[in-house]
Amino acid sequence: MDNNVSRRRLLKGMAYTSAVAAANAMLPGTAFAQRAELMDQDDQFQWKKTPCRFCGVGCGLLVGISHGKAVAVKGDPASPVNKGLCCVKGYHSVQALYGSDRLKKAMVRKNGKLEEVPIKEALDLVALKMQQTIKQHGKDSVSLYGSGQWTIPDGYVASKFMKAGIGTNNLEANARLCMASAVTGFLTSFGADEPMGCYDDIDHANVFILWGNNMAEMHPILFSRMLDRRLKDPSVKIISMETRTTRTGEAADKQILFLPQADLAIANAIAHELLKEDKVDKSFLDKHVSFKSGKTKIEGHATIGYGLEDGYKFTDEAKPSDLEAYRDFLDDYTPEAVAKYTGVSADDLRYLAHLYGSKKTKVMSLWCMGMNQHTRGTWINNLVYNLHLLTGKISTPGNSPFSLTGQPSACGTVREVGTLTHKLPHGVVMNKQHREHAAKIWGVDPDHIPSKPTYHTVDMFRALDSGDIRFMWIQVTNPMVTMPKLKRYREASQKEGRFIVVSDIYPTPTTDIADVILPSAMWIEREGMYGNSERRTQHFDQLVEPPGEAMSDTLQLMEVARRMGYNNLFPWDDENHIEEIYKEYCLHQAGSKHGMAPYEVLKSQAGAMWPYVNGKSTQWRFNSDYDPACKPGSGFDFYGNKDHKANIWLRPFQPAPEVPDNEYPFWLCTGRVLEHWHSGSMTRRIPTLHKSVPEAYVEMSRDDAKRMNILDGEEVRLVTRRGKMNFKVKIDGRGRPVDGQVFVPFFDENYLINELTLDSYCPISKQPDYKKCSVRIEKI
Ligand SMILES: Nc1nc2c(c(=O)[nH]1)N[C@H]1C(S)=C(S)[C@@H](COP(=O)(O)OP(=O)(O)OC[C@H]3O[C@@H](n4cnc5c(=O)[nH]c(N)nc54)[C@H](O)[C@@H]3O)O[C@H]1N2
Ligand SMILES: Nc1nc2c(c(=O)[nH]1)N[C@H]1C(S)=C(S)[C@@H](COP(=O)(O)OP(=O)(O)OC[C@H]3O[C@@H](n4cnc5c(=O)[nH]c(N)nc54)[C@H](O)[C@@H]3O)O[C@H]1N2
Ligand code: SF4
Ligand SMILES: [Mo]
Repeated sequence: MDNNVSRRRLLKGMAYTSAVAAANAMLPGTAFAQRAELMDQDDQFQWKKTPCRFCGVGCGLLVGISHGKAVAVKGDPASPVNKGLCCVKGYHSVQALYGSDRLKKAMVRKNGKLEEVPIKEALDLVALKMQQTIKQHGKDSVSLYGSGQWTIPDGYVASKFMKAGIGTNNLEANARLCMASAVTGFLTSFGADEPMGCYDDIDHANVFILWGNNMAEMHPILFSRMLDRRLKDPSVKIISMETRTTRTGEAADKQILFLPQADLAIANAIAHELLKEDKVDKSFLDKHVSFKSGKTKIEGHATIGYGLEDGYKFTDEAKPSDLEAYRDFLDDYTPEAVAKYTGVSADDLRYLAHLYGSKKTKVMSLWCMGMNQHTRGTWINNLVYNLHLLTGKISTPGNSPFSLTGQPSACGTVREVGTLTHKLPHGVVMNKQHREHAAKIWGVDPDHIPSKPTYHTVDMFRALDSGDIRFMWIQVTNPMVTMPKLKRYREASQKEGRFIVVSDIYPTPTTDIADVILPSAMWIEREGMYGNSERRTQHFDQLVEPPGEAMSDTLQLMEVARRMGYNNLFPWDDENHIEEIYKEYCLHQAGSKHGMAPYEVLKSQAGAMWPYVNGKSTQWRFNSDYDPACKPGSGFDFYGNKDHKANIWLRPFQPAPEVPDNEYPFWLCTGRVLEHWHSGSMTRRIPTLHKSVPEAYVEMSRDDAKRMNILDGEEVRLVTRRGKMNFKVKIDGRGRPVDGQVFVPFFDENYLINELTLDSYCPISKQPDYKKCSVRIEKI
């Protein structure tokens, strides 16, 4: 039986095994209470702190260790993030260490078959292959594709290896699929990719406006904090804008359903009303805002600039603008005009404007993938910032445009350490001073770091297809489940003359295509740090031993780099290398504006927020009352931009690149569920979580199903321009799409929904849109 089939069978079987085994292996909630006594008798039992392995909320956990095993989990009461709470994934997280098919040995493909080899041998081969490929095809023919689930030291070593060692910018991470539009949104509006608010905003805001994110399932602990805030003050309002009914919408005071992609027009309609009703903060605008315009009119379903054609280069030049031009621009966005194509009534648009504009409200806007996975992801980020800038509701407690991150270290590792083609640990490769700064710390010639970015994620896989890239090392990400338009990229990886290395903890569809598999030490099997959505860096010690020959991703990278002759770049001994790496990384960020918390501080407490200056975390940026980098007494200082002002952007509505038509009449949206983590490789090996959602499905509206004579549970075929696949229909489940739309979660490798999705991306951020394409539903 090949690996593939046996893995699928294992995962299927696990859904039906008893959850009792799970309850015994770890101790959430009541089970914990029953076992507390036993723990008292266990003189080896110890609680140790760590951030949660899963989402970007970054809850502090206490993991119970006994006889070398992680056996219990509870929320850390000392963590300001979750204050002792934890969600179902957090409670079950340690079980992800103990799946029966953990990778314990390295494997190398010989004559088409993967065979176990000692890890040293596999690392030798990886180094040799990289060297040979570089020799034959040049430095830009090898690449490293990492993750927002990399620890900070993993990311730092990756960057140093690729940019300072080999001298290529072929370094990307899956956060390109996740946070890239948030990054370019920050860069274009504020001149710096640096979030301004923090979770304590939740305790101060009295209006929460969600722009298409399902917090009840994806950021559950922050969602609980928001509900708790409303319990304490019943005048608090939660408004959930969404394209389908979710648990979040159900718990909100008001749900506003809108059509996919319509958020651009909705934001402009709100701005229109704020100006028309004179609800703007004139003095804030005068002192702290510049107006900018790029393209202001786009007709029809333009595909140019969507990245539909390979190699297309898009520029979106900024021109100075002003309030009057902005007012004129917004003429097209009256609530009545916008109501016609967004599905949102003019009254609701006015209500939203009232909430943003009222003197009495402190508004927190929250968003995640609905806005970032968008072919105009950068624009919609800009447009929501516009609303906070117009009203001056920004960078003060409770007035907060808040871009939520998804992965545990999307912010910490990918954005701060800069594991993207254009980035450096501080700054960008295009900037000479930034290159010099990095080169000095790295001890290399600044010219050794190439000044041009190479490939963003989708392009990197396209380059694998074209042959410009010949070698790819994939760590802590499962692209053969999670890339859009998957078939094209799987076929690319299998072409003659390509060499793929995959570091993972379990067999996955990505290890299936590997030439070398390296078994990794996961989370608390090694030391590391993550950085969460509120700029909080959190440290964890190694608490248990990794299985077999599994080795941390940091060490794997260093071992290969050393074999390639870059010993001088990685001088640290294995004993305390994480501390040394973190200390070197801090040199890049040092200064009055940045500054990371010292290693010792991170070891001793449940995290600290950067900029960490003079022994203090900074909670609110760009506000001189809180942020030491602001000019004292300035009130607000948006120092990321040269003029120290934030930008309001004139950005038009533009339709999605693929919209339903006669042939493909439905919208297809994809996303997540509470119990599963992305490709499911970890959560599907946790029996309780697997059992609760054992299989992917397609959610349909009751009316559509009735009209098409489809029953709940019946199998249908979904067909897009890229592929087809059968799913069982779910009607009135946890999520309920509106008529004309369907939703499929992507956690189940037996139903690779990404065979059907579209790989169009935002031309500025290069982040693909997994949230919309058109699909046909066939009865079978
Ligand atoms: N349980 C769990 N939690 C997770 C994760 C997980 O895998 N499992 N992953 C983490 C990660 S990495 C991420 S990125 C986050 C994702 O967190 P979310 O973004 O909250 O979740 P998704 O399910 O990806 O997105 C679903 C939402 O997209 C919205 N949407 C669809 N089309 C549009 C549109 O055109 N515009 C707008 N504005 N909204 C639209 C819908 O309203 C829907 O609620 O979750 C994080 N948390
Ligand atoms: N259709 C659709 N696709 C999507 C999205 C969507 O909304 N819809 N969302 C996109 C987004 S926002 C994201 S963030 C991506 C996520 O996409 P991926 O990162 O590809 O998904 P994960 O399942 O998180 O993959 C992490 C892998 O790392 C492994 N792993 C766990 N711990 C370790 C470790 O310590 N070391 C190593 N080496 N491996 C480890 C896991 O077993 C798993 O295989 O998916 C993207 N794809
Ligand atoms: S909310 Fe996120 S960080 Fe917190 S316990 Fe759940 S998965 Fe972990
Ligand atoms: Mo993500």
